[in-house]
Amino acid sequence: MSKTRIKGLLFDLDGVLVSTEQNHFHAWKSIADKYQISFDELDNERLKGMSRGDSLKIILELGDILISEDEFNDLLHLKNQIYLDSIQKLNQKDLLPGVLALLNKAKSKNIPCGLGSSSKNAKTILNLVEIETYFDSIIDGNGVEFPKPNSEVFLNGAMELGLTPNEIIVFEDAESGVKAGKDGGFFVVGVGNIHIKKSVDVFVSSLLDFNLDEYA
Ligand code: B16
Ligand code: MG
Repeated sequence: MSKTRIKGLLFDLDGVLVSTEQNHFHAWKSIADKYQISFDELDNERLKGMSRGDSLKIILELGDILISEDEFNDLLHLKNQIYLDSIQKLNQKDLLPGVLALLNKAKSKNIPCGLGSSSKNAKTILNLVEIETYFDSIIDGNGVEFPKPNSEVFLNGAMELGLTPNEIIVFEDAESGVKAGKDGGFFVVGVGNIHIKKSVDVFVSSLLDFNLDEYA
């Protein structure tokens, strides 16, 4: 991919723009504890970027637990309540380093930005951290049939921006999202999570280290 051809940016949410992964972890941990399933931060690594339902399936598999569909849906609801309670005080100060500067830089260069998140709470979070207006497209967990690692979330975003994948940089922090981006034909910049360093096109410790002028 030529570095001069970038015409759009697609951002993952959790782990790239804002970090609520610990909130997800603690909410899942309380569900796991309910069933005496051993669940630690390393197990949680597998859930990053995965949909709520797929995450619960993985946790129940860890404990070899079978439950009814109703109980499964009740647990999804309970986990989300615990998670939402824990992010009530989220605000713009919780944006990860370099986020606002990059969004403003993109705006000044007329480079459209989109969100590609697995979270069904994405709009709530964007509102809390006050960056919703920066996005020309928002595709979240409510808008896809096949969640990450499927590429649908980013392909839909590309379509809404009116661009092709090879004209777009995807910013991701999770293995599932990197696969979604790479399989979709996007240039993927890995952010923060050292575990994905080998799978991405470029890796940065934080968005502070990403210079849009080198690409667009
Ligand atoms: P929700 P992302 C993902 O967001 C999180 O990384 C993942 O941990 C979470 O399970 C998923 O959203 C679903 O979130 O329960 O809020 O719908 O990284 O794709 O922005
Ligand atoms: Mg993420």
